[in-house]
Amino acid sequence: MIDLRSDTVTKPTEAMRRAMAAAEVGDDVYGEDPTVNLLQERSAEIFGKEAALFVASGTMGNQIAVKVQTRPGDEVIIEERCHIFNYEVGASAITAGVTIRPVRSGDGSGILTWDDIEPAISTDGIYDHTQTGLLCLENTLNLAGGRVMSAERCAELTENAHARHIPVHIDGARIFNAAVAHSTTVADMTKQSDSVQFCLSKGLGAPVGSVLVGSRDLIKEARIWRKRLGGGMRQAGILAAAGLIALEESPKRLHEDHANARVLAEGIAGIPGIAIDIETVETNIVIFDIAGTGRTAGEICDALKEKGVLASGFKSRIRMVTHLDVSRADIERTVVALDQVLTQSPTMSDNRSAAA
Ligand code: TLP
Repeated sequence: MIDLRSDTVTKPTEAMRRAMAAAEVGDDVYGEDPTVNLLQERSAEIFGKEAALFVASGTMGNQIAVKVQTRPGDEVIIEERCHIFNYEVGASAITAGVTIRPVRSGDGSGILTWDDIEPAISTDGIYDHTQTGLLCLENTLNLAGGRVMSAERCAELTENAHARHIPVHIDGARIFNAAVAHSTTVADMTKQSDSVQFCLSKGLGAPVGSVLVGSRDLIKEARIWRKRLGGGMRQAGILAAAGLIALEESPKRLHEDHANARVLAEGIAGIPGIAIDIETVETNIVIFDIAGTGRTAGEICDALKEKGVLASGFKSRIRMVTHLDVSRADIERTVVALDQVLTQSPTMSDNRSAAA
């Protein structure tokens, strides 16, 4: 099976498995796991922040960040396609007691400007307005096809938010992909932000875990919330050992995933009924519209599965994500499989004979 459903599906590499087996461990709830501590120190250093906390998942990292930077009743401003709003099963309403104020990027790209955000802010203290407590940015933006917000834009939005006394959290589940695509560092991509969550278990290929980075005070509070949420993981060094390899080694190869995504996008762009703007494929995510095929995303994904390719269907769109367990040959096979599925479609051939 060529599994393009997500970059979360990667299996640990041999080096990760060896490091896990040999990991020095201790009780991380006591702060005594040397491997977790090392992962946290390296993460803080790489991001240029004071401190870091190893957490079970991206969702946990995001939700703790929302919790520790807001008060119940606050509003969180976020682009409407973001994960925190759409895919974290309403956690912010429960854990932090906040409401989400989704905003749309004016040009539809998902990359917000200050003009998109500014009208949604409420900090005037009038009693019937909800106070804006936090701005969340997602980079890369998953549902916008892995689009990258530049370091400059990110810094500009952060500075403007700070001028209004609003902290900024970055959901950087794929921030290393963003940095590689823009030939810069993750520290540059996230400078001045108050907190960043990044995933070890996506493009970086570790089996489990994310890291939340921020100020010493923020991480101290985050540690309490991690325990409250059941995320105190004891001998978690077994997992952190794989995370350390992911952190140090995997960013070096992300350009391969980006190149594969581009080849995939170019390959499928010519298939009848598929709509895709190749220029928007900047990282490892390829999202294309299949409305023109006359078939549903579910039908196409089922047919692809029979040909050995797994993809995710969202309404009239299909997402394919490249990662370290997908080779260039797999990408070429995928293009052929999709072409066969769609050109063998009775609806497509009907459409074509009608057009002829
Ligand atoms: N994304 C998953 C699904 O939940 C959609 C995927 O397959 O892409 N932020 C972003 C931007 C994400 O894409 C994800 C996971 C998360 C946070 C949550 O990470 P986990 O799954 O570790 O909780």
